[in-house]
Amino acid sequence: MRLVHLSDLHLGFRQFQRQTPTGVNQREADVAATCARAIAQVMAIKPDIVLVGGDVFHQVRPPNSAILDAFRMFAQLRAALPNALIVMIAGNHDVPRTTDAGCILQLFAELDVRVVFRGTERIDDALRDVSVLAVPYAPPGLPGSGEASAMPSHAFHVDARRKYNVLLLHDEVRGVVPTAAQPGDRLYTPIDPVDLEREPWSYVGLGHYHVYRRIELQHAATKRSIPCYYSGSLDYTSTNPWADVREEVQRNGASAGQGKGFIEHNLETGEHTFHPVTVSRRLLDLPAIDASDCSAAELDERIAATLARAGGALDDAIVRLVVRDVSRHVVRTLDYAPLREVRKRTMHFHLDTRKPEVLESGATGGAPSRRATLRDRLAARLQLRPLAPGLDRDRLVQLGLAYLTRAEEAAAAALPVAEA
Ligand SMILES: [Mn+2]
Repeated sequence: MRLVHLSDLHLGFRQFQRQTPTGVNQREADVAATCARAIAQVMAIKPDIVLVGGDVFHQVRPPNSAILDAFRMFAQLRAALPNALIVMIAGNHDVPRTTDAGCILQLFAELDVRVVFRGTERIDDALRDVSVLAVPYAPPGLPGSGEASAMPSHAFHVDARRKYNVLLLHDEVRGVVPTAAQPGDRLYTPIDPVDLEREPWSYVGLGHYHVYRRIELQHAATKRSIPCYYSGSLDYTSTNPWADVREEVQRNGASAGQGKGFIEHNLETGEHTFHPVTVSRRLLDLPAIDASDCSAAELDERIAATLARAGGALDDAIVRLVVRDVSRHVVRTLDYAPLREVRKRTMHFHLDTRKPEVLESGATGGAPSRRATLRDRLAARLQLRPLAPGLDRDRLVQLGLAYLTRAEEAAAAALPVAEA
């Protein structure tokens, strides 16, 4: 009994100004082409069950182009897998926000896709001896929402009559996204992993988080491991795709910009495969430049050298170049003519200049004119801070710097991608 789990297609995602010859936003076309490749891969695998974890569309009212793309893809999938159980839930992007609005995902019911967009539903399949508990995203304020006050605990139950029990849900599991990267005005509480460990799930498929990720779960009573995964999005459709890239490289060992895909999982044997999908557009995060003590002319040279090394890889790619520790004055006096040329070659070029992180260093006895970085200052403070006896100061400094790195990464991950 093999299932395929994919999620976060975000059809209708639009970004940047470029259009295809037929007038479709180029990124929308990129994302649709990536999804079509993924669907073709799924058809070749011939799974018994297909789980679609939400955010099929990027918005509640997607453009006609995206609806057509999606319908064609799922029609092909259904034609190739006439007997498969296909379950689709709504995510935060495509769930209707009011109780009376219909949901575009209902369209796929015409293809015998089991669509769940409001409230938890159990899909029972006696033929395969499988029960799928489908939990779409619940917008705060609507009945059945996951808001803490409305629903104190997420009570998910298996159907003990069935051999296989699958939980499919679109939400955030606590501890996955760094807290500092989340918006402050969150209205709902993430799912506590403990709530997923109460029942002996055969598989827990998650949508919402855009990077492929295993969540370590253990059935509380038997201590047996529960396979629980975010499949990640099919293309780079996050507000800040560079955070996806970094997670995929650091956590999953993917090559930069090649970390997207979907999951194949065998419920009988536990055999598990992540199938990478080639995205339509190259993302290129150039090696960052440290511009402290750099004049504008020197920085011009370093930028030119970095771009020259990248060469043809720049063409039609989405490119970012981070320049750290650069003063506003230097940014203002850079030579922008060569950068305009780069902008023409690339699909998008973002020169991400970042100001020095801190103020003048305190009286640390060093050269008074040099600006201390936040790291230096933190380390210096922790070196001087009175400590309770028995505490290891080196370890304290190390920990402090590690937390600072985490906070900086989280803050960077929360930055929107915008034109420089
Ligand atoms: Mn999403």
